Amino acid sequence: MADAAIKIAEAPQAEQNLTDGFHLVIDALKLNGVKTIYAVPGIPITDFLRMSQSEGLRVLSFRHEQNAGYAAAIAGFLTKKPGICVTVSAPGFLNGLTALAHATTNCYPMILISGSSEREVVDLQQGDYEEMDQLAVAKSMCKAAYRVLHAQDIGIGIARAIRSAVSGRPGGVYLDLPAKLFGQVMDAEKGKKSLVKVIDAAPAQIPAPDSIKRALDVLKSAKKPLIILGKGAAYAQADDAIRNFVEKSGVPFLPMSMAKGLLPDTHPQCAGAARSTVLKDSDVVLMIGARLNWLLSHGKGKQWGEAAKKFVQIDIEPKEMDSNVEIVAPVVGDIGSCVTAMLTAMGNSWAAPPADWTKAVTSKRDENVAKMAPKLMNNNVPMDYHGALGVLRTIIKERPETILVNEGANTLDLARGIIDIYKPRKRLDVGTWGIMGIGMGQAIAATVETGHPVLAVEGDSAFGFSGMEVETICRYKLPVCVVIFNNDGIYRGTDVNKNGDDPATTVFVKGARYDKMMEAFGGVGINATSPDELRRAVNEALDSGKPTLINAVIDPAAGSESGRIGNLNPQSALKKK
Ligand code: ADP
Ligand code: TPW
Ligand code: MG
Repeated sequence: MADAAIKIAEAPQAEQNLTDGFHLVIDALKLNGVKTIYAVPGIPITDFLRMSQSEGLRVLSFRHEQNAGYAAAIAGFLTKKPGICVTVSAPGFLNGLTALAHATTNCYPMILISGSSEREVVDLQQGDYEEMDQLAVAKSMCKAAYRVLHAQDIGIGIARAIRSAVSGRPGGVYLDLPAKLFGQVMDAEKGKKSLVKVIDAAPAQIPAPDSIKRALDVLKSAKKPLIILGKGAAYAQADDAIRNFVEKSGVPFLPMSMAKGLLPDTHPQCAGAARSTVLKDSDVVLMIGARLNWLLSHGKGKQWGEAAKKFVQIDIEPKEMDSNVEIVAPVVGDIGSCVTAMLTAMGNSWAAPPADWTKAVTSKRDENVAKMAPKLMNNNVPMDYHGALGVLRTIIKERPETILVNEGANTLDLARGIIDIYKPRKRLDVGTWGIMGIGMGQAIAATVETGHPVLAVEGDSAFGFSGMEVETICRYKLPVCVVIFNNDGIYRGTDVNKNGDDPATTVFVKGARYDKMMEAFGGVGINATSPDELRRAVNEALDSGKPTLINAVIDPAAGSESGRIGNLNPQSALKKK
């Protein structure tokens, strides 16, 4: 088939309009609504990216494929369309693979497209430039993996990749495009006809009516009900239905970190600040687009208390049910359809949960909020986490459109609890793996995809994983303000190695000035040593929209080991004190 296509090119038909693999891939992406590509150029995709740009696609050229991949992954989360990352072969592909696996783990739709060597050479292991059997490697890291060998199959290949990424539970898809494919030529008209516009890529999945009734019966029987909203609920973009359902039910809700803002954290039913109480004391828990994984202690153990609990779960993935504990009322379908069906079936006389429960939750929440308030107003120098985060909390309250990107350990755990979010999909973070390095990729894609400014709150270690992309932020003049919580290290900056001259493994250069990195590329760099300086600098950055990096000097002794999850650290019985 490929030979036939190539022969057409060789035939002396000057009149014939031709197309090639490059243009077919670009046309197929455009036909399916793709507007942006996140990439790093090189053989064999340099010309592909140039042509994509000249054909009207926006190409964001990164400094490292992993960051381009994280950008594509979060673009998928934000838009419900697959984010596209394009890389060179072997090493570029491998650099992108972490992001592909991360997308799959987090249920974000993404397509990693990598150029590759020819099958003939790879399969005989003859040592091509950047040779690797990429398809075989990718398969275990993603939802689906495909290779296209012939120009006339490009349309189908891209259609399959798109459907696989967004239908059902979303995830990462790998698409392998060997170098020779790009140069294959075929008749332009036939080429055009070979392209596929994917119709209804993620069809609604309507829940069974009896599953809705079962779920509502369990919820109705509850004395102490709780709703947990996960990032699947944020992804679903069924914001009004979710809000109406939660409000009509009167049930306290707990948002997982990226579901914050679906309803504002300041909503009267929000139990965010009473987390331990509601997990421990609730008797019925309705999960909407959240999994009972490690982030929820697998639905069992001390955190969940002694009282018997019933779990109800709404999810698009049937296999998710009973993954950790029994789900007494599984509701399988897409969240928009499920929540809408629940709303309808509730009728007009739904009784609110017992007042002693909702009052107990509210008073616990108010008590915790009041306890925290003075800490957030402290003006300590050097700053502690609370003083610095108190400032950022007020700024997000005043500028709720801003997208917050957040990674680190203490910087993550404390910011998650302290900074209230007011609108859906305004908080992006390390996700299911607690992965460091998502920061700059997410910041770039968040503003590119939505047009809103970004505030990236970064631990100094976390930032280091993607820090070189500040050049990308400056090059594309993006409205991103990066605040580095610089405590001289991982968790704390105070560790000392008592057995030699090398520094301890968790500490960095003391008093480092990350703000200078931004200045190197023409952005604004500020060193902030007090909450007042921090407030001024962030407001200025968000007003101006100029790429800005603020080095926020944090007391090196302020943090704790592993932030809030120190209990997951294995301990040696032989550990010397
Ligand atoms: P969190 O980390 O916030 O708890 P998870 O990533 O663990 O959230 O869970 C998200 C869940 O949402 C996954 O089980 C996924 O299958 C589900 N999901 C994603 N999109 C949809 C959708 N449109 N409808 C229903 N469920 C969805
Ligand atoms: C890809 C392990 C978890 S948190 C963290 C590391 C290295 C950095 C914490 O320090 P930071 O924050 O960012 O300065 P703070 O405020 O506590 O000082 N590699 C990957 N992912 C993870 N999670 C790690 C390592 C880790
Ligand atoms: Mg740190």
